[in-house]
Amino acid sequence: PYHEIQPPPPAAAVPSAVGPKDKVPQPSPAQPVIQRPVFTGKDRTEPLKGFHKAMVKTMTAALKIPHFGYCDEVDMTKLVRLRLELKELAESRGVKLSYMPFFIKKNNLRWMKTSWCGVFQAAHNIGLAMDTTQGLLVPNVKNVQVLSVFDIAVELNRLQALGTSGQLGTADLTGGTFTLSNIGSIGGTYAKPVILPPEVAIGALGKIQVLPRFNSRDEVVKAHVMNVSWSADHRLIDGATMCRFSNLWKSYLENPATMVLDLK
Ligand code: CAO
Repeated sequence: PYHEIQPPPPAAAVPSAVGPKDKVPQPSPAQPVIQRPVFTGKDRTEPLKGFHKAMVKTMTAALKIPHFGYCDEVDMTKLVRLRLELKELAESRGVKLSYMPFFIKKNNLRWMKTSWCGVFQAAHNIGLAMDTTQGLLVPNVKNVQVLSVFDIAVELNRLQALGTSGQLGTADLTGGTFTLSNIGSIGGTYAKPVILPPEVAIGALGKIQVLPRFNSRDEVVKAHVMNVSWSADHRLIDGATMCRFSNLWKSYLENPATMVLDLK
């Protein structure tokens, strides 16, 4: 036991000369004697290595970027239904279909291929933040502009398998043009994502929640709601540009049937 309670000291004798109105000295309350536990652990210094060391370097460079933050809410109700329908079909082809392929597909605007060092890349290589056994890694899906949602799902399955087994290599980890971070697959509603230089923007997705919302007839309905938090490099992208992009991306996700129109 850590605490040893001592018995109270015997009551002091009341002096006979003390009258009934005089104050009688009271015994002080018993003080517990605490025996402090002995902790023998020692501090340890470990050098930063590998991907963690790289993260320090990249995130320190990211601090130089003037980040502009922008958030919005996406009604995912139709997409939740659509994915449920397509999930089984994808599974029958041996592929897990999550929401990520839909999020990734609609990130192919021209400015997203720029980098703050002035390079305009030809391809849309969309990176995804991945919580792996080696820590946070950001592999990217190359050329999403020519891939279908199913193709992206296949590629994501491959990257996730490599991430899980700690085998992601340089080819998959370099050349990204824009990043999405689905932190909502773990939890949380909003985030403040940090741009991965030399990219110029990043988006973080919160968890999809079932919440009451009003429909167009003013009725309260059950909606699947997800928040998206964008960060953009304000040296290159202004707020209005970010907002217009977010509106477009959101409209595709809220009306997934429209994705079919310009399917590639
Ligand atoms: N809200 C609610 N459910 C979600 C969700 C979200 N935002 N995102 C994914 N889910 C669901 C999936 O649909 C899937 O459900 P089913 O089992 O019904 O299919 C389940 O959660 C598991 O999905 P997953 O995580 O295996 O796959 P994913 O493609 O959605 O995500 C990946 C892949 C790599 C993004 C994710 O595993 C991951 O690592 N997330 C963490 C990212 C991170 O660390 N960001 C922080 C970066 S800054 O430090």
